[in-house]
Amino acid sequence: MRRTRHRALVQGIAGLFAVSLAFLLLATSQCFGAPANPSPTNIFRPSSTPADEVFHISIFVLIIAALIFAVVFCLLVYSLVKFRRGPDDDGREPPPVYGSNQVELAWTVLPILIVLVLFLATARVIHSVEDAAKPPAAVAVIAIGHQFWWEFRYPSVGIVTANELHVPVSDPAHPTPTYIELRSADTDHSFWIPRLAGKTDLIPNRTNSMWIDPHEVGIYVGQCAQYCGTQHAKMLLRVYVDTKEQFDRWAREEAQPARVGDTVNQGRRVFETTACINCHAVSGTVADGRFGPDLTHLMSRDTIASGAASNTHENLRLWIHDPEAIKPGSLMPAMQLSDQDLDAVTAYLETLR
Ligand code: HEC
Ligand SMILES: [Cu+2]
Repeated sequence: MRRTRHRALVQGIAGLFAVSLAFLLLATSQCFGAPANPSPTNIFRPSSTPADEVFHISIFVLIIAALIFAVVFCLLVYSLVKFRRGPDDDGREPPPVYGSNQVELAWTVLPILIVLVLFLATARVIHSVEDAAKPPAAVAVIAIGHQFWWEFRYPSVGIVTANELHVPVSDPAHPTPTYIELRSADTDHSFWIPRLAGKTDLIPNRTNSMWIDPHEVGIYVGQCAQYCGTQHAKMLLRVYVDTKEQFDRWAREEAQPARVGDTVNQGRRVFETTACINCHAVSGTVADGRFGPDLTHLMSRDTIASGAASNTHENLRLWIHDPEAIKPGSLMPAMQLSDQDLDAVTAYLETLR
């Protein structure tokens, strides 16, 4: 009986050790073998100041935790081996240790010191991220979480877009960070692009804020990190970090009203006489709904439905025919259009560049 319990204990400890070691190895390989892991959401490959600082503090905490783990583990193994039941054991409890000032002090003061160090280090990072001075060249964006997509507004340049956030790359010599004001149209969401910053929640009737200053051009992905309903998992985030020129060109084009060719009058008529316009806006037309994404420059986006599908002719047509086919639980109803109207509306939307 005792023997099996003993064996189970040893096995348990060995298992715990193996799991911890595996985790530690994984973490170190992620940190130092960075290029080998191209995962677009790798938290160990930060590319912007807040994410950088979060990364450094987590490595610091990880190292302290690893040291504590190693010390406790060694003590545990030592006691198991040294004090295991011997052949001449009389089965009585050993005398307890009372009133040892050294022992009491050691297990009170040491943990307090460790917690204090962790607290101070964390407070330093929180302070430097939260209270960073906002440079005059900062870009201001309002991000609004909706079930299950993102609205992005650039109030100073009059842009409203969805799901794909464009920001300029930030050169440390001339920083152009992007300050994002976070709001929610319905329930709790959370804005998280692991390589750019830690996560911040979007809470109804409250405005939160965060900032990013990406150092490398590219696409960074993330997703809503708070369960907000059925399609929370398909509420993806894409951040396009552009060069200054690309960003300016993008912003100029987005600020234009929709350019509509006259070859698509039929589709435009279907769109403007259907409930589409109650939920969608196309600037320069009668459509000014705000429940769904702004479609003024739909074709400037690579994806539709918050990254759930790429923006191709087939997907767009399928989406309008039956959103559930791409995103079950999405809040856009299937509009029951005839095939002819469906083709016409799709053709119209495809002119919204
Ligand atoms: C009841 C409101 C509502 C109506 C009516 C509606 N939509 Fe939508 N639409 C939405 C919502 C909400 C989304 C975002 C869904 C998501 O990503 O979860 C959406 C997404 C879209 C998208 C993808 C946009 C993007 O960038 O991701 C397109 C295109 C679209 N709708 C076209 C239409 C057309 C065309 C009609 C009319 C035939 C229409 N919608 C009618 C609410 C509506
Ligand atoms: Cu969400």
